[in-house]
Amino acid sequence: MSIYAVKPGWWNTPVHREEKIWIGVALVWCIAITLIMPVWHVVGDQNSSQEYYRISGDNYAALTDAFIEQYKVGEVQGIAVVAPPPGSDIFLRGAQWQWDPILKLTQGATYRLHLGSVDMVHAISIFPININFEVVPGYDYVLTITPTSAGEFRVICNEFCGIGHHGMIGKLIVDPA
Ligand SMILES: [Cu+2]
Repeated sequence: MSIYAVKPGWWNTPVHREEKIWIGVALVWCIAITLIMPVWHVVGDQNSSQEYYRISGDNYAALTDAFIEQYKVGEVQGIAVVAPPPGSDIFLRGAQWQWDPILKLTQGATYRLHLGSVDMVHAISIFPININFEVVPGYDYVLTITPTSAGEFRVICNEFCGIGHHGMIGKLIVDPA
């Protein structure tokens, strides 16, 4: 008998059959949820429209300003409220640290929503519904949207963008059809 004889313990007992089954289940589940991601990218009904353009922050700001000027109907705490007609191109701008303008949309109408950032990476979350989209500066992302429920929604930034990030909360209004 060797002087290095190993004492029995949890580290050298064979893996129990039930534990092997659990490891197998966990492995299969890992593979399944990894595969779901690319599959969902094709069959999911909330995917982005894959339409985007390169644009400078200044040019995106100019487009947003022109849009606001065209359809402005009011102002809340210094932020323009804009009521564009159904079917139109609408613009939402992320900047440190606000989303503007406040969009006033109509339930059931379809819009081409442009999303852009004029300074750094932001990400948009429409609360309380589960919609998230990353907005990288230098791009104009176009999402075709049709609001299905009426009400007031919070527009939250979910990508840390500096000291005022937590206060970067905008508003989206959907009027009933
Ligand atoms: Cu942020």
